[in-house]
Amino acid sequence: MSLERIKIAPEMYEIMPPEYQDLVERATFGNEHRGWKDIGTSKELIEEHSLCAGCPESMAFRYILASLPAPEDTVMVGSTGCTSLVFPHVGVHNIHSLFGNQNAIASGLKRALTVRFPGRTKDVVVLAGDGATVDIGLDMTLQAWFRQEKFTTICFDNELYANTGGQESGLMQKGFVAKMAPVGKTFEKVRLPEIARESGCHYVVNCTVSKPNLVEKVIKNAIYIAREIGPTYLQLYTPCILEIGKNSMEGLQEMRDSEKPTERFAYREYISDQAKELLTEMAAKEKERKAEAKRQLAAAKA
Ligand SMILES: Cc1ncc(C[n+]2csc(CCOP(=O)(O)OP(=O)(O)O)c2C)c(N)n1
Ligand code: SF4
Ligand SMILES: [Mg+2]
Repeated sequence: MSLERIKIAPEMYEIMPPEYQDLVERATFGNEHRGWKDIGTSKELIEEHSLCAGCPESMAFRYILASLPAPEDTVMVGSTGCTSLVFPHVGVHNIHSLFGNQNAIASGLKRALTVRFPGRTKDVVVLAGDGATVDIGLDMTLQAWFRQEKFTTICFDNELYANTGGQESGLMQKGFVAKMAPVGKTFEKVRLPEIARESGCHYVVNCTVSKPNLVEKVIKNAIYIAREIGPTYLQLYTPCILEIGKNSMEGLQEMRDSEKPTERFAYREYISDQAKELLTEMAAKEKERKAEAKRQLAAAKA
């Protein structure tokens, strides 16, 4: 969906659906400084969703879509689960993969896009649940990291299989009882962020989605680092409010409670040395860009 391709030919304008006209006129395609603050003022890349009302996954989706550095040149890869219900409503190219296969599909896709569009940046972003990422898809997840595939993997960690009614997942916390896991988890949550680091990821973050500015920062970092260096991994806590019996405001509180320093979603970040260098370079360029903009503004006023 390059910027040129989404434009409507003047002869066709009137017959295009208003939602599409809106997308072309008011979305943030082509704006490299887009971010979560555009939510509510620009056409969002998510029209609606079919998740439970107030599900934190829906909020996380909005922040992520608003934070993609180049949505017109991004392909997202989803997997079966609650998240897959949202992709049909999203204004970004996306592929639905067989449950668990998402990182294998993304590997092939990224390589194919690199060959098909030489000299042009195409971002690939996987977005899948914990069951898809860690349990059934673990082999594909790890192998993509071992091969140093240049794309970002995002796991919506709701600590169970939500879409199929609440089965136990490797990321479920110890002692948790779910509708379809009545005995309670008998061992600790698998430490996937640590495994990601040991498996070659260059940027790994474990956090909740309670703060949009933080989500924006980690999404952008993860995508920029994946473009230039290698695999990146984000594990975002999106509690299943249906399973834990909470409403949307209580879901937000659940995230805040879980991000306290001693809790399992306390902010944790790993950045490889190579990735640190890249982020430092980018920060210096951004500083220079802002200084130049200020200089130009001052000159225009003078
Ligand atoms: C190959 C395959 N195996 C199993 C399933 C059944 N299935 C559908 S969704 C799901 C669980 C999804 O859990 P998760 O990845 O954590 O996503 P969530 O629904 O929690 O967001 C399972 C086991 C399937 N659709 N396809
Ligand atoms: S079942 Fe849970 S994770 Fe799925 S949409 Fe509902 S609240 Fe969200
Ligand atoms: Mg899940």
